[in-house]
Amino acid sequence: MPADKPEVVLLGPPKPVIVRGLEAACTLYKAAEAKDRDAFIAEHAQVRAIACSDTAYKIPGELMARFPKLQIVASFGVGYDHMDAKWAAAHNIILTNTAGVLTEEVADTSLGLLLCTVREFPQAERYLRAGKWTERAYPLSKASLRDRTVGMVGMGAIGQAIARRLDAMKVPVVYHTRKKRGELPYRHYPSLLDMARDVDVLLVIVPGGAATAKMIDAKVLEALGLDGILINMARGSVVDEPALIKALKDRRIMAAGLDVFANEPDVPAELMAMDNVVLWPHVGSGSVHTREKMDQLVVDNILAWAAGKPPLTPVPETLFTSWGA
Ligand code: 8YV
Repeated sequence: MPADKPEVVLLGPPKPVIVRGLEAACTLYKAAEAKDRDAFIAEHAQVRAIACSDTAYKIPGELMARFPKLQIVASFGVGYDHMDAKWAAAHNIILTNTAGVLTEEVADTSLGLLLCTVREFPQAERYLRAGKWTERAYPLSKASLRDRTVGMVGMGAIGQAIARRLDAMKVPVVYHTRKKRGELPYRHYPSLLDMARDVDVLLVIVPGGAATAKMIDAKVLEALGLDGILINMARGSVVDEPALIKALKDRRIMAAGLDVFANEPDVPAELMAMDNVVLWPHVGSGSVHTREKMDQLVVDNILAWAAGKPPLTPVPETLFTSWGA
């Protein structure tokens, strides 16, 4: 195991909780302070641990390969499509995410986005602020959750936390995943298209990456139908964005609520101009409370490694056996 003060490279913004936590126990090298990224990597190529403070920071195999002794990359975020987990697994590198500590927050946000989209709350507020209420009442919302079934696309920990909230609201839930989860009380659809045909809301909460790229495509949107509402809390990559824009423009579906986009932070101008969409700047986990918990979990995964203990939240592809030499 590394000596008393293990060396750690920090990729991404130097967030206070991460910097404070790691500097207390490690010698920390911050990439954000380096003038020349390549020279920085070459200078610190011998480190065995990398902390990553932002899912926007890409960590492909080529980058990990530049640290030949690498044992762990502890990243911020529950999603880890910014890292090459297959490559890491093949090279005995453990990747950790921040699963667990953001589940309820993201579920809360998902309900917020669902309600805002279905009941047009942001539009209603814009109406009030524009002084139009004094002229006439805001029109009744075209949609309601009272007569809708929500089809969950993905049913991991966050999906289940969303479903529990919908149960409390007496909204029927069904779900699509590759494998049925027998322990869950909801109807499972092996086919996404079949589910899209049967429901009037699709709520997307699957991991990003190649396996789910553009799974919400023109066909799925067509199946969702004229009254259909799409909510995306997952990754922009999961939705074929041009197909969604076309479906919204042609009114082939009713509305969309999007917390994530294909090319963040750029949001297509066509979406910006539409009145039947609710657009949020990737705020799913975005409270001080939860982001600090996520930052702390990055630290705790590195501290576990430094103490020779198993990582707290390894991603499924890189399950821990030992830290090796
Ligand atoms: C963050 C996320 O909002 O954890 C994730 O995978 O997408 C979010 O919690 C995102 O990383 C923003 O930087």
